Amino acid sequence: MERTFLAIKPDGVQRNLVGEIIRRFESKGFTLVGLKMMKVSRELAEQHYDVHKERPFFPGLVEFIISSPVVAMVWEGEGVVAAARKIIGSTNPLTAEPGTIRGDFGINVGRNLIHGSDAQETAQREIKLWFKDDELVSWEPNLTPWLRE
Ligand code: ABT
Ligand code: MG
Repeated sequence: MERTFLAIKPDGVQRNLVGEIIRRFESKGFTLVGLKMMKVSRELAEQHYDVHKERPFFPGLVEFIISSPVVAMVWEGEGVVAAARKIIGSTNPLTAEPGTIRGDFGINVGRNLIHGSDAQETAQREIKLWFKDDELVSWEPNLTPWLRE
């Protein structure tokens, strides 16, 4: 089953949006299979944002991610990678659609509340980077027949 990596960033945690954000993925019908709150090490932040390491915003981005705790999660479901990106909204919260997490709660690209893997291969890489195998829980929700034919 498809899985994606999501992380509520320091601004989402500090602004008390953890419950609101998790609720959106739960209500949609996706399955939570991994969850932990953590202070991110500089090494992990740099590895996570490795694709951006030559960009001018990289140092500030790393400082932001390690500045305060994050909530790291793995969610499961058919099409969850692309669907989660839609629920999250576009990178700049100012122009993200209302109804998305960033569109509803943010105003600045450097404070965009939540990270979501941008493709299935990225998701696999990020899940491995952030979670040990035994931190992930495979389970079958009783609701499944009410969510899927
Ligand atoms: P992430 O889910 O954090 O990866 O964001 P998203 O995939 O929507 O956007 P990308 B392009 O991956 O941005 C990564 C982080 O870098 C910040 N950023 C990005 C800037 O601050 N300035 C920029 O010009 C760009 C392109 C936004 C993202 N994180 N934060 N916080
Ligand atoms: Mg990204």
